[in-house]
Amino acid sequence: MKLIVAIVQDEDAGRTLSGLTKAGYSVTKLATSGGFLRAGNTTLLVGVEDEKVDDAMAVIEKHSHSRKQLMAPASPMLGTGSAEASIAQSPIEVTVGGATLFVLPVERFERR
Ligand code: 2BA
Repeated sequence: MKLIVAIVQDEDAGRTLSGLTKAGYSVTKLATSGGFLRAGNTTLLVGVEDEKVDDAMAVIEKHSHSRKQLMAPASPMLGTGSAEASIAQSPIEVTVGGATLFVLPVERFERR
């Protein structure tokens, strides 16, 4: 058995969750935040049999889309008029991936 940890954008979370549950997978949804953008994202935990890993990942990939996001600029040093200050004010465009996936081995799985 494997545990798929899938980090997806909030906009894709509902469709990805529905796709997985319709395909028969059990899913746990966590509200998380990315360390770089400090923006909300969603982490899905999906426990699957080894032979189902590729199928479950295909479902996740089908519903997760990459997008460009603007990152808030660093606080400008007002009044300096320096070149560095105007560079600091420019938003940075970041491409956030469709899904970030980790596949972990599960040593033991029990429901009690
Ligand atoms: P964030 O950490 O908020 O990162 C959002 C996007 O910012 C990333 O998209 C990447 O394009 C960019 N980014 C991240 N760190 C960067 C850096 N040091 N310099 C320049 N750009 C950077 P994704 O790579 O698609 O990641 C989306 C989200 O997946 C991440 O949100 C984070 O929550 C998670 N993630 C990605 N890689 C991870 C890892 N190795 N371990 C744990 N979580 C990860």
